Amino acid sequence: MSSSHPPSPRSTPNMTPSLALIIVGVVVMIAGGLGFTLFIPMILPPQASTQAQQVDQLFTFLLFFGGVIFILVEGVILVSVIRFRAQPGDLADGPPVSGNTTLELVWTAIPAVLVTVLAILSYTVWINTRAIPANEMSVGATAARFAWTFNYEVGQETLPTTLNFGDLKPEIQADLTDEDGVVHFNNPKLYTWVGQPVVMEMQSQDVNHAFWIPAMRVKQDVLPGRTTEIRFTPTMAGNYRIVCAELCGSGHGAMAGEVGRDGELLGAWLIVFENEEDYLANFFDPAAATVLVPPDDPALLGRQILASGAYPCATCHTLDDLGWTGNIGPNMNGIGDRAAARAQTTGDADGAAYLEHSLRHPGDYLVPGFGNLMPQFNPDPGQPNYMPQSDLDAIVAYLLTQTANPSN
Ligand code: HEC
Ligand SMILES: [Cu+2]
Repeated sequence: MSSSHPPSPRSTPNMTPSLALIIVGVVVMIAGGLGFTLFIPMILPPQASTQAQQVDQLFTFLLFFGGVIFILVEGVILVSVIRFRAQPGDLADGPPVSGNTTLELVWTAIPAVLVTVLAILSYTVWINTRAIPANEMSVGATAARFAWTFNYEVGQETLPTTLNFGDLKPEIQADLTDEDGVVHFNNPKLYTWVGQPVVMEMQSQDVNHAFWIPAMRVKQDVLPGRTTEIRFTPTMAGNYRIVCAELCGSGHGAMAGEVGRDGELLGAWLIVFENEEDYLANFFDPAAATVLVPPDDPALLGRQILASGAYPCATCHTLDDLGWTGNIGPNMNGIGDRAAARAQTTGDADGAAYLEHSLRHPGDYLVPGFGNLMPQFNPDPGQPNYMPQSDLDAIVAYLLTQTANPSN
C-alpha cells in the first residue's frame, strides 16, 4: 500500500469466522465433495474392464478433492460478497491487508501435498492399466477413413474343431505351415470374452485416428507409419461402442459404433462374450472356417470377402444384400446392371473391366453427382489399401451378380 493514501476511514470488520461457521463450512465441503463422487460417476458409461475400475477409482478420488476445493472457493466468495459488502453510500477503500505468513504456508503446503499424492496415485494407475498380463490375446486394428477393421489370425493349434488340417486345400495348408504359420482374416467388429486380457496392435492407413472404448476406459492414438498398443481386460459381457477420438475428416462420426433403427449394431463395436466357448462358437470358429474353406464360386467368395469387412466399402456405399447403409458413394444395388452400361461411356471393355477400373483407379472418372472420395485399392502389398488381384476378381464377380434392384 502506498503511503500517499490517507488511512482508511472504514473500520476493520471482524474477519475471524466463528467456530460454528468453520464447522458448518467443513461439513458442507465434505458433504459436497462426497456428493460429487456420488452423482457425477452416474453419467459415465458402464464400468466394464479392470482398467475401468482403476481409472474410475482415481477419478472419484480427484472428484472428491476437486469438489471440496470447489465448495471452499465458491463458499468463501459467497460469504465475502454477503458479509463484507459495502454499505450504501460507503465509497471508501477497504482496510489495508498486508501479508499473512501462516496463511501462505498453509495454502502452499496443502496443494503441494495433494498434488504429490495425486501424482503418485495417477502414476500407479498408469503403470497398472498398462501392465502386460499373462495369456493376453492380440488383435490387430486398422484405422482408415472412415472405418475400423479388426485383424485376427488362425493357426494350426487354433483350427476350428469342425475342420481337419488334412482336408484343407494345399495352398491353405501351406499358409498354415510356413514360417508365419497363420491365416489372417478381418472383421468389422472386435470380439473377446470376459476375463480375457486383450492387447490391440493398431495401425493407420492414412491420417491420425484414436481408438477409444468408453466402457473400457482405454484410449490410444493410432498413427500412420507406426504401431501403437493398448490393453484391456473386460469384466462384463455385453456390446460396447468403439469410437474414433481424433477428428479425421468428413466421415469421422461414421467411425463410432451406432445402434440402427431395428436395434442392429452398426459400425465398430466390441462384443464381449460370457466365456471362451461362446466366443469360439459364435464368432471365431465360423469366421475362421470361412477363410480356411473358401467357396469355389468366385461370386460367393467375393460376397464372403466383402461381408467379412476386410474392406471398408460399407461406410460409403449402400447395398441391401450385405446390409450396407453408407451414402458417401453411389448406391450399389443393381450395380451389375449399370456396370455394363457405364463401361460404354468410359471405354472399358465390359462391366467387369469397368468395376475393376473403379476399384484400382477410382479417380479416373467419377460417377456424376459424387466427389473423388473413394480410396484407391492397390495391387501391391507395399502400397496402402492393398487388395490382392484374387480378392478383386472375386469382388467384381460378386458385384456383377447384383442385378436385381430391390430399393428403387
Ligand atoms: C470413402 C468412401 C468410399 C469407400 C470406402 C469406397 N467407395 Fe466406392 N465410391 C465412392 C465414391 C464417392 C464413388 C463415386 C465417385 C467415383 O466414381 O469414384 C464410388 C464409386 C464406386 C464404384 C462405381 C459405382 C458406379 O455406380 O458406377 C464402385 C463399383 C465402387 N465404388 C465400389 C466400391 C467397393 C467394392 C468398395 C470397397 C472395396 C468401395 N467402393 C469403397 C466412395 C467410396
Ligand atoms: Cu478416425
